[in-house]
Amino acid sequence: MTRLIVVSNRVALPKQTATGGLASAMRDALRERGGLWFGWSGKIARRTAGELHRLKDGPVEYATIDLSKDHHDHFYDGYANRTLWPLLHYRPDLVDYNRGHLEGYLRVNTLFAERLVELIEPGDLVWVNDYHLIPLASMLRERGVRNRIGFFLHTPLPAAGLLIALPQHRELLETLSSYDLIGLHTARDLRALEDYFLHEAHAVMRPGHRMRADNGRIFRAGVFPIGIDTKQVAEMARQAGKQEEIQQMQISLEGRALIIGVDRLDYSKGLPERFQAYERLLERAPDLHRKVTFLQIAPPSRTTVPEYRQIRRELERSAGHINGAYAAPDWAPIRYVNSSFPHNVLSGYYRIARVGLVTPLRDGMNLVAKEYVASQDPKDPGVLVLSRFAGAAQELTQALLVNPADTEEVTDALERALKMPLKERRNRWHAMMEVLQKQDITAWRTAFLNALAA
Ligand code: GDG
Repeated sequence: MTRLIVVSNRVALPKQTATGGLASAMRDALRERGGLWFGWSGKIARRTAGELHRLKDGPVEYATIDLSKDHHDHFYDGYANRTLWPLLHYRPDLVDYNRGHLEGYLRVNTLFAERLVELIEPGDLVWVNDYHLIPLASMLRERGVRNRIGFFLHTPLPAAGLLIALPQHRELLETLSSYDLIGLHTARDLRALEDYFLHEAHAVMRPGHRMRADNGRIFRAGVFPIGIDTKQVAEMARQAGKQEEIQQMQISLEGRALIIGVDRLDYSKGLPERFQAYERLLERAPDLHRKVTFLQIAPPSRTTVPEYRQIRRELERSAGHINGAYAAPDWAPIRYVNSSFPHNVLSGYYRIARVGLVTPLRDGMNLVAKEYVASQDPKDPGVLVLSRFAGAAQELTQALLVNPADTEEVTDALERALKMPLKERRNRWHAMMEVLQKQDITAWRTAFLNALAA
């Protein structure tokens, strides 16, 4: 089997607990084939990439570089998170047009290419992850790399009409043609990519989702919906009831139905709209007062970006307002928690929640939706209320699908979920679980790597 090189902004080093399904998927792929994981060390140093940190763990090697504060600020906080992230999530109004960010982004990508080129051996498969590293393949090609290089975009890709809002969009996006394979979560994202290349970048379509770019390069794009480790999550949730945290949570609920949301604190996740829908539910259905509790777990992320600090303030206000208006001495309708929890605790919370409320305004896939479903008790499963604009909605069609901006629709779905009879809950859950078992994380990485190697 050919050796694999995984490239991503952050690297999950062996001593760190893998922070999510994605990190462990990459690790498994690397263990299976042997290979190397390359990326940023997570450390800010005086100088960028003074040295390459190398670490070996069995068949897997880790190679990371430090970045200077200035480089990191422009590359990560700047271009990746303040320019690309909002645009990719259909928020041109939040795009930061500072040109210094693009320069920093290209500088860091160049540096990645310079250091990586020394590590690539003939025949290696290279798998680059996410929007931080779009131009990396073209920079590797310029340095003579002929290996197969694949790219997976974890975010949505908006329609061409939006992508052109990005200054110098063609210079950046056309570099995608240097990859042999581009993977996206959904057919909608794939259509957007094809549309952009055909109508904005003079590419032509070739059979089998291949395209010939204006520069003559032929590349392929495909749909590879990311999954979770379904079996492991289900088992973890089954065992979770033994944990003290979960037992305490059960006791604190005093028999009330739990609605749960778990999201990075990010404006793409639709949290203010979600709080509003819950408030509307309390307003509309007094019979539910004291019978329901909404737990929103929202660990802060990207705290240096002003929009993230602003949304945090907004949610604190909104949660305070809801509790102020509806709480009783022995009942708080909303519990809003700004910290993160280990996965086994989360899966226990999912399992005791009657409703999983996952309502991003836009989301590449949304793994929380999948984890919620996989964590349910087959005999008494809860109901998933899911945004139509999450990639997961393409597969989990038996969720109650909603437009997250339409308060009444989300409120209706919440009410329906809370009152849904056991038989319907079971039927919906079985259908979704079947999908999750088939399209799990192993199927995802295998499909992508097979397509890249083919
Ligand atoms: C990007 C794309 C795409 C959350 N809170 C805690 C915690 N989590 C874990 C969840 C889940 C992961 O983080 C979040 O994944 P999502 O998919 O929901 O969202 P993003 O972070 O935005 O991920 C997304 C994904 O990439 C994969 O391609 O689906 O669309 O935006 O696994 O469980 N984990 C722990 N404590 C927490 O408090 N341990």
